[in-house]
Amino acid sequence: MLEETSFAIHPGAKKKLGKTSYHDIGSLIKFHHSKDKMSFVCQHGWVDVSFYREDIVGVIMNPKQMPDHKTTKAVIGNPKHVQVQVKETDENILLSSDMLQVEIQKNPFRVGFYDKDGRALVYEDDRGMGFNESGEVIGYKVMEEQDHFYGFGEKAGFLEKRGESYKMWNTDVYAPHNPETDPLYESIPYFMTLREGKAHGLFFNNTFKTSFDMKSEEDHYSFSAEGGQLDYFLFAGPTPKDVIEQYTYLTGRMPIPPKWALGYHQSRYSYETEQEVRELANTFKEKKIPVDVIYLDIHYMNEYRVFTFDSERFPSPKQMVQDLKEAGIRIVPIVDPGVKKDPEYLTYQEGVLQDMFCKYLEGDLYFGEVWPGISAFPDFTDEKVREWWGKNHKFYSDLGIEGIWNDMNEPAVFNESKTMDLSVVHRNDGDPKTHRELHNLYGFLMGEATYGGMKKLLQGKRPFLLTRTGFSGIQRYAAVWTGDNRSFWEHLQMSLPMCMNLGLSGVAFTGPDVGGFAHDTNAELLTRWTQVGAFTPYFRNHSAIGFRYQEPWQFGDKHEDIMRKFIELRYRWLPQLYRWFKEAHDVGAPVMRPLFLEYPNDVKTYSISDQFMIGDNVIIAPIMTPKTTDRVVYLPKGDWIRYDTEETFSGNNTHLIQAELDQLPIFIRKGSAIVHGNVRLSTMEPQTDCEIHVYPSEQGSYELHHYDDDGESFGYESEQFLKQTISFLFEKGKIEVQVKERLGEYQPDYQNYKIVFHDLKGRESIYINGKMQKIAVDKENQITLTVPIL
Ligand code: MIG
Repeated sequence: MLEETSFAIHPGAKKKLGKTSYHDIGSLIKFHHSKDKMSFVCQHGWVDVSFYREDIVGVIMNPKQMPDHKTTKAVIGNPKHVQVQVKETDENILLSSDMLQVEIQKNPFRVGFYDKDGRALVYEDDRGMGFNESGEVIGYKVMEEQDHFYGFGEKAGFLEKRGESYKMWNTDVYAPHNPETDPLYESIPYFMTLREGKAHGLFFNNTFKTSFDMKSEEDHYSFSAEGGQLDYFLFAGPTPKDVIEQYTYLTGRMPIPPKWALGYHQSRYSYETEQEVRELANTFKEKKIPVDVIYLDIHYMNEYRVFTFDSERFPSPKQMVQDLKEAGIRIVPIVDPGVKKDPEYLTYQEGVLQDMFCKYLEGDLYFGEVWPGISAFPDFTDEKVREWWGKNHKFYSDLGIEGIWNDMNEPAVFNESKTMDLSVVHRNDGDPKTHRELHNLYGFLMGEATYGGMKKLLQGKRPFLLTRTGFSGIQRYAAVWTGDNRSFWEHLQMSLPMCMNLGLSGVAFTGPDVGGFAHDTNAELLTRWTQVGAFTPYFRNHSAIGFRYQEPWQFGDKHEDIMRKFIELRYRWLPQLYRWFKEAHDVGAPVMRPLFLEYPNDVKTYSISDQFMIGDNVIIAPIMTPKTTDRVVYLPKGDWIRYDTEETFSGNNTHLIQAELDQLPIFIRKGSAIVHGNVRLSTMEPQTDCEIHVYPSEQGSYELHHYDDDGESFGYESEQFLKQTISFLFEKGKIEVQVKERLGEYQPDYQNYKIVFHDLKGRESIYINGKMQKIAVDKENQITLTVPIL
């Protein structure tokens, strides 16, 4: 079994850790600065401080030698030139940029971070950086009473992480996913701290097993790693969104996904035959339930050999992919890393002959048991291997496949440690390192190989990649689903904070298995979960072998009708979601947001785990307990309109909200607008309508940044997009709309915006681009005006 590391121990107690004990870095001996960094030599180690931007600073402590600046594969943001002022006194050295000050205390050596006005972000007091003889490194920071913690990637439990401790070690956890189950599949050693409305963030850039402890002490937290350097970045904020922008500047942002990846996805472990897949697709068509993707789980392969089809179960995969595509449905097959040991299997042969697999230092191949039996594992740390693996996907792209699902890529191995032998030595592009050091990068690098390979093969079309595991930066390659949850209400509840924290950690494209993977789902749970799924960035229903089938029609007409209605709603909301995907692509901000991201000064939002926002003006408050039709909803300042009933609720208030089984409480902030498209059975059907729904307030303004593109090419990187800002000014009795100049050259299928004004009571006049409109209010108290896209 993987042992807990002994390093969580309180060094203040001066306990011995085995034969080794904790060492503080000691006092500063000397320092010097070069163009891009300040270097400090201390009694027991070396520390470099370098500014990446005015608002991002990096610290590296190495107890044994001068810091290594080679960094990890997570980091892609280049350092900018920052003018740093240096001031020295007898006690301190102060390094300051325009946004951030780093105060170095000399004796003992301690680091503090302050904003430009001197407000403390975070600092060290009696303890700072340290290490022990076995190679573990640790950093302590003062934890203030008002500090709230978020992020850490994919973690169980509630939204707020103060009082918790976490490990980062990519792990295949089939069951259970309890509140304390840790670690799970992803390792994102990053978090943000929110204190009285202002936020800063910290990214621990270390791929070893790392630990974060906000639990053991009242007034300090710590982060530590089993090896390597204490290499971390501090992000200055000051808003939570700024922190995400800063973190994703460093670790990258997602490409805009193909639109079809935002549709409804249907999966099962497994749809076992071509006939079953075809019947499934037909049932969606007959029942007029929208669907964009059907998944092929491990049964499609010939004895689980990747890059093969079982010719008996799937006699004509190419025809199947083509026929389904004509029906608007894409096929996404699973691809695991394990390559079956079989001398007559081409991928294995090639892998051995061309030296592609993971090995021990002495040269023996590493073998582990997974689905195909004894298997070898590609060494994705090597460029040559990533290229080879990527190219192998020609097998799929030749069949017309555009999306891949990576599973078991922790890597999971059927043994007691659940993974690869830690003493395997990866080639790591010429800088060999053990699996112990690079374990957390394995799935990330498989993602790089797969996404990169598919991107080349698809020749200009956007690939879709789904992954179970990853490291900081995985958003550059893949969407992340949260692994093997179960069909319990508790797991529906837990999926909200898990996905919100993933979003805060740079991974905007995420969602759980809707309905629950293991265990039998039931009609009510599946229905309520589908309502939530319609609004999570990634929307896939998936279930495990041996448990109840859970397609939307498995529980009778009544539930089927409700689920159809919500899957349709997903398609109506696609343009609105797409707008926020575009923002995630631009600045990292998640699509699915905790309320505090929009209302950081409202402390009541800090711990809300059972509501979330889509973008800046929509709150979703699902029902997540059985046989329940009422729940409490907190609405922040402003007035809010319930989407399905058009009732108004006052903000800064909690309300008791009723929602029957066919209702999902959605609230739109009064004084804002959302975009809708027409319901389609698949994104392959054209979007012919573009409706802008306006919820006027008495007074105020809103800017809607409409974004669209062809949804499948990279043309958006040049001019093939439509960007248009539509601004609204609400005044007493009057609404002014400005449809600003359009940018980009993309021509959508719709030619007009239908602007729908809700709740028009007492509004005499509407102006569009300065022209007063003739209006006739309909019985719903709405009017629709058609405005061409200019
Ligand atoms: O150990 O491929 O999380 O979604 O259906 C099971 C079979 C392996 C685990 C994935 C799950 C998938 C299943 N896989």
